[in-house]
Amino acid sequence: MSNDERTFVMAKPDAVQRGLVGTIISRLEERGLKLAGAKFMQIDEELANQHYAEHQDKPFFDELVAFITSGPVMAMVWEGADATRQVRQMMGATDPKEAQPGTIRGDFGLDLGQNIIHGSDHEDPGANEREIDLFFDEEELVDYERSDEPWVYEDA
Ligand code: IDP
Repeated sequence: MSNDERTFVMAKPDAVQRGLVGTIISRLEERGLKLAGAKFMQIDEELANQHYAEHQDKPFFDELVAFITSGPVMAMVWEGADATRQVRQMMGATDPKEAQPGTIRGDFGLDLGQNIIHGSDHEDPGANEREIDLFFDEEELVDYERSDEPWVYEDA
């Protein structure tokens, strides 16, 4: 398995307003995942429509777009072995009320519509690359080694 799989992660507007951006970054960093890009930004309606295109026919779509454009977000790219699936596990279930304690949603959320974090779907092949391309230009992503990599990966 390669150690350089990249996945798209976003601290949603509720995470920014509640001061949880640092906590989210810390959890991913401490796991051994490597930050490859970050952008503190305001999502406009066009980008929201593109990002959530798969949900456009759902009854909650307008609410979802209104929420994700309601304030700034921290868009990020994280890298590591099995990164997409591992981040999803760390996020917990979509509805924070169903998310296990110890997960980000399970520790910090109580409402399906305000569930703190987005991570690319590991069950949708290519979703990580598509979302990274939507939010970042290639030159905004950084390739580097973290000094603890040999202590995270036996084969590093
Ligand atoms: P995910 O974020 O865990 O991948 P998705 O099913 O892709 O979950 O849904 C995208 C986002 O849409 C969720 O994170 C959640 O904020 C919102 N959402 C999903 N289902 C509902 C719903 O039934 N009502 C309101 N918001 C919803």
